[in-house]
Amino acid sequence: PAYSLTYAQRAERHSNPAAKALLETIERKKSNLCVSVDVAKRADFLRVIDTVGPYVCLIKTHVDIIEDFEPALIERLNELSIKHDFLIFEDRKFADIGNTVALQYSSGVHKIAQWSHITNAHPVPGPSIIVGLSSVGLPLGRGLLLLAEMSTKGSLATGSYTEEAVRMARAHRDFVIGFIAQRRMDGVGASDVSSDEEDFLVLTPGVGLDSRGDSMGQQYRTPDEVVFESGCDVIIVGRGIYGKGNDVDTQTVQAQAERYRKEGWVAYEKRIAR
Ligand code: 5BU
Repeated sequence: PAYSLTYAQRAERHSNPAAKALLETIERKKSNLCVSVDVAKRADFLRVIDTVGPYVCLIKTHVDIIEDFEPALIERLNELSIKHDFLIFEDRKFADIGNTVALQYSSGVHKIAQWSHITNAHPVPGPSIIVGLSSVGLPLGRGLLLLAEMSTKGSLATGSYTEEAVRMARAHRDFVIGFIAQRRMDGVGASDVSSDEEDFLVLTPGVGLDSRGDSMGQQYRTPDEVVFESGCDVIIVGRGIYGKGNDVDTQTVQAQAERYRKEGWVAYEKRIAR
């Protein structure tokens, strides 16, 4: 099964350009760390990214958080992505009808499809959300993750909802490259496809080494629990690395990023050696 292959071996099995590039970047940088940069000021956003850039395969954004957004910010982000060799994932969590999400993805102030290699969607509207997003993203070589599970206490994305999300992904394997989930989805929602053939990427938020959660329902697990025990592919870390994100102390953020990169990589090496 995919979880015992190396990232490099898996890169060869993927034809979606975003999935392939992500796996190749992980292997090249020996990093399965994605940093989620949830800060409100343009300057803090760029400073955190420039600091953690060398240690990550992927930068996750919530571009709608940035209060002084301007289109030139995307140019800066693209420059950093080339300078530090990482991909970009706008965590937009689309959740509307196909026609609306196609417009939200391509248009508006942010024009997400123009710059974000990967984005994600809630499966709640059914398969039409994938049809809508892929009409914009597939010609641009983008990839989509479906939210099969969430990290929060009391999440409703469980059981048959999660299974249906996996079935939706299987029916659109050209554009859906994987899931946001807390564990591997192999064998979830029984199918004819053997889990040898199927290789969805699993990106996992809710990762922290020094805390088990926050006061608003977030729950943290360690990189070892996520990558070794649960077989996930990428750890997504936000506040564990940059705290509140303002008055960023570059050396501390850098040290935290390297700490999480190393923990994630050791857990992966342990997994493929098993
Ligand atoms: P944190 O600072 O590491 O708690 O940030 C986690 C990020 O991951 C944040 O941007 C959330 O929007 C995102 N997230 C999450 O925490 N849990 C989920 O289930 C999903 C996304 Br989906």
